Amino acid sequence: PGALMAQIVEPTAPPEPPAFAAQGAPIFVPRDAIQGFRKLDSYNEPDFVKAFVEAGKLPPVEERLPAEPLVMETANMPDGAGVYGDVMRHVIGGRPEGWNYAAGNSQGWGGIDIGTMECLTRVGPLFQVEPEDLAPLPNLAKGWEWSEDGKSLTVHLVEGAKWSDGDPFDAADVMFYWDHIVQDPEVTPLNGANPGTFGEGTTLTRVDDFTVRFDFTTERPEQILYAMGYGTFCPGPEHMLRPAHPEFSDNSYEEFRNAFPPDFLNFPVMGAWVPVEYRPDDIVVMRRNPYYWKVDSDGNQLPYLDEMHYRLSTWADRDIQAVAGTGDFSNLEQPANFVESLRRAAEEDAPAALEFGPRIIGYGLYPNLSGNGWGEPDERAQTIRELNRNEHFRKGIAQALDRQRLGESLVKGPFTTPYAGGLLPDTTYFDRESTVFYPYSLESAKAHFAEAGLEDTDGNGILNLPKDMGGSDVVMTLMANTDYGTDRTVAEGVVAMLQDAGINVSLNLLAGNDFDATRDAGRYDWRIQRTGTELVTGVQNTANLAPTGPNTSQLHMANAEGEMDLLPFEEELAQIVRDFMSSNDAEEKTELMKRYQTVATENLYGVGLTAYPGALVVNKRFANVPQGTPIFMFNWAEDNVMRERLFVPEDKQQNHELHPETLPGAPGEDGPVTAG
Ligand code: BQZ
Repeated sequence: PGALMAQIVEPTAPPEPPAFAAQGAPIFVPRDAIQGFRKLDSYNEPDFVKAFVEAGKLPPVEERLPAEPLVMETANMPDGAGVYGDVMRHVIGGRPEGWNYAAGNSQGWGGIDIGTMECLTRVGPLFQVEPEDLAPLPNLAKGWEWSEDGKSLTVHLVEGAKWSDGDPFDAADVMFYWDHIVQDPEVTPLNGANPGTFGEGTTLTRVDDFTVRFDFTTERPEQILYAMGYGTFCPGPEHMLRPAHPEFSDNSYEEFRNAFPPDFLNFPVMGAWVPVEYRPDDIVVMRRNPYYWKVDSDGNQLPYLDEMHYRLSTWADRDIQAVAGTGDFSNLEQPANFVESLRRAAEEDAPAALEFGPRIIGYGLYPNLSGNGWGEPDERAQTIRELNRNEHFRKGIAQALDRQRLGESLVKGPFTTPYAGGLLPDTTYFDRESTVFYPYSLESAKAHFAEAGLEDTDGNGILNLPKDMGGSDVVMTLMANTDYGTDRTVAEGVVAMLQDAGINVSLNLLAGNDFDATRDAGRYDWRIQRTGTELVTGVQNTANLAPTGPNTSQLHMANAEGEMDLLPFEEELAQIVRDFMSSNDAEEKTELMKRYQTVATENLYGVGLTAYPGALVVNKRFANVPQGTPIFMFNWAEDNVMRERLFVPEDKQQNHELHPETLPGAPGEDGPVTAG
């Protein structure tokens, strides 16, 4: 081992990223400049909706709105109060499994769930909130107060808001989500909320129809306000979900999950648009929610846009169509499209505006760290798990990867930078000095593999397992998501580089929904994945940063018996994250995140690969797009831009509406209906 150790190349700080200036800076404001709750003298709505009221098909607008609606201040809107009409034509690469988000159905992503869903707090627009006032925005929770001892938080719900079918929204919806979704181990909502998300031991109690109370085991865990946001506290309609839940019906959990398939139209939502049409592999169409509970400060009921389209295509096509003007919106996040998109956007007649932001997209290579039988591995897979739990094996993998070259395989130029893992560079809690980077060195990789007991004993170029592990070639699988060309390119690069280091890797390419399900079931050796919001903000989905509970970490969950087998460094990470979640001291939080970064990157709790910026592409006919909107920060750009405030000035409106003058019909019945 002495001679081998001599070949080991020691870790360093990560390389400095190449300079790449974000194009627009947000205009920072306090939260109450964006929105508030108050009664206005009068309210307005589109003329065609008035026709429904006149025909007796809809109560008057002031009866549909809460006594004190959420008011979006026109003073904060870049172009002021909007006009009604037009459509936002989204293109998405995901496919809807159904409308039961609460039971884990994906709606196809790309903003489709964000547009139908409202959460207790709102985090997307925080990119433009000044640092001194940075905290989640009130939303379905219009306010909250801490008890004197900080052990409870009383939450006041908006009063008199209604689901899109007119059913009242109240504490019953919130409590159903808590009691029968979050607390039910058989149910996992999309985005994975579970008891650990809210801090171990946290309880929620109904106080009255519009008040609920959280009780905590620690003092003033302000983290809870983020957990109350997207995508962990966005309650579904209790009046629809309860009758389908296994506790209250003959349904199995699988039947519950699939009780509201994509062709179940007009599923009640609190969001601004309601699904009224679904054509498989073609389109989902949404119409405005006549009960939407937000208005602008001139009294106009929101949203301004009457319709939303989600073309069911590919993510790459989203970029192409947005840049060409046949689509309206894209998060330009796949580097293969960067150069061409920039070129087109620079032309004078370009239909879409394009703005790059900070480096908030990362790709990582993640080991399955559970040796406890999670996902029921066969003998081969169990052997890989045991290797994954060996730090030398992980270090060998990290040093076998030339991350510079991997980034350049995606796009040349100043975009990509080698990523060490942990928090992404260009983010608040990132600290370069606390980050441990294992540089590329095949020789060092081999030395680490030898330390892990792997040697090419049969001379076929592939390392063999130690005798006591069977002695065969190391064969591992790498799972990647085929919905994105980027994921595939990164995965193929990793396979080739590991092959050079003597590890035989076979790709397991899965479509997005299957990828997510297979990952959450623990049926993988290693996977490639784009980083989530927790590695950008630290304060969103924080519990996922480590195995803080039996099912918070996608790298390590409990087995069927509920047992964990955490490595010492995972225990340490989990404790750091728990301390962070229960701390309310800015300085302490910063220090804890530095420590997190060191422990996570030193121990390769995921091998970082590459990080790069993304650009927001929006068709130029839309007004009110906030300057400097990042495609991803506290949430995706679909929430960050506040779509309910976007509008198209009359002279720029186009005829894209597929169902003009209509509103959603009754839940489960025919799609859009007319007033006549
Ligand atoms: C953005 C986003 C909005 C999910 C999804 C998708 C899923 C993941 C992630 C992104 C898509 C777009 O991301 O790529 O630009 O529009 O939808 O929800 O990757 O497979 O599970 O976390 O948000």
